Amino acid sequence: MKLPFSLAAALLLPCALRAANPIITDVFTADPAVIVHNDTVYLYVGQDESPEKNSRYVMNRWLVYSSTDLVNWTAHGSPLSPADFTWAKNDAWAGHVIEKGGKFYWYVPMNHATIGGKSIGVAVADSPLGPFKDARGSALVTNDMTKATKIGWDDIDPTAFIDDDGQAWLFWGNQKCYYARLKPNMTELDGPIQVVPDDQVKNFTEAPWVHKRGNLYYLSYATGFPEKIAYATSDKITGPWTPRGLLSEGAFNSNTIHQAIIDYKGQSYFFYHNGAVQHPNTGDSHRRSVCIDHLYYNPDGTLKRVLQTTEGVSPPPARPTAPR
Ligand code: FUB
Repeated sequence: MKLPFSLAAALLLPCALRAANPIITDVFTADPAVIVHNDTVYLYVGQDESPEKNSRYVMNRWLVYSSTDLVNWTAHGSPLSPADFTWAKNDAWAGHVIEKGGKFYWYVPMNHATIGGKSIGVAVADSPLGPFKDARGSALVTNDMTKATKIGWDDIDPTAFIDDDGQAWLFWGNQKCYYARLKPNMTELDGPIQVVPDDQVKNFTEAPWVHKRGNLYYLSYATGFPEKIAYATSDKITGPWTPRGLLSEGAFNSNTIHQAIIDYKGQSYFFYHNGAVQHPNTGDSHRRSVCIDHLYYNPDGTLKRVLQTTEGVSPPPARPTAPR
C-alpha cells in the first residue's frame, strides 16, 4: 500500500533525529553553560525545583549533561552543589565552566554565609564530569568588592573567557556588567574589578557571555525584564563595546532566558531556557527548561536574530561546513 506523503513523513519523523525544544524534559533545567571538549558537548545547568507555580527560585544543585550530536543527551547527575562550599549558604544560580591546562574550572554564584549578598566561587576538577571541589576555600568575588550598585545580587552569572594570548577573564553582574583579569591559576583575580559602561551594554540585566570569532569579541547579555538577549562587539576584550541590538526575543513562559553560545562541528548554536515544559510539573519562570537553536552570522560579522523553535536542531553534519 502506498502511503500519502504527509503520513509517510509523519511516520518517519521520529527517526529523523531532531532534538525538539526543550531538550531535557524529565527535570527542570536553567541557565545553560556549555563547553566542547574532545568533540563532546558538556551542558551545565542549575536544577529548578520550585514547589509552587509562579513562586520563587528553588535551586539546590547543578547538573551536567553530555552529547555528541546535540540531540541525544546523557545525564551525569550533580557533581556540584552549594553544599560543597563551606563558606556559602545556598542557591545554585547560573555558573560557567571553562577548561585550562587539562583542568575544568566551574565559576558559580551563591549567597555568602557571613558576608551577605551574592558571591562567586570556583570549583575545579580533572574531568568535565567532576568530581569538582572548591578550588579556594573562600569566595573569589564577594558583594563588598563591587560597589557599582547598591543591590546585594550584582555578583552573579559569572562567565569566563580565555583569549588567544592565554589571558583569562571573568565577566559577571546584575544591573552592572563587571569584568576582571584572572591569574594563570584561574582561582584569583589579577587586578581591579572594572565595569563595562552602561551605554556600551544598554539596559544590562545579567547573564553576560563572551565569545570571539576571528578578531571580533562578542558580549551578549540579558537586557530588560522580562529579559531579551542583546549583544555588543569590540576589537578588544576590554572594549569599548559597540551595542548591536537584540540577538533574541524573550523566552516563552519565562521572565529570564540566559543564553550560551558555542561552535560545534562547523555550526554555531544558541542555548537558552524557557518555561515550556508542562511535565512533570507546570513550567514557568522558576521551572525552566533548556533549549537549543541555531545561531547565524551576517557576512559583516553581526549576528542574525535567533529564531526560537519548538523543533530544535538536528545533529550537526559529519563534515564541518564553511564558517558563516
Ligand atoms: O537562575 C537564577 C537566575 O535567573 C540566574 O542567575 C539568572 O541568569 C536568571 O536566569
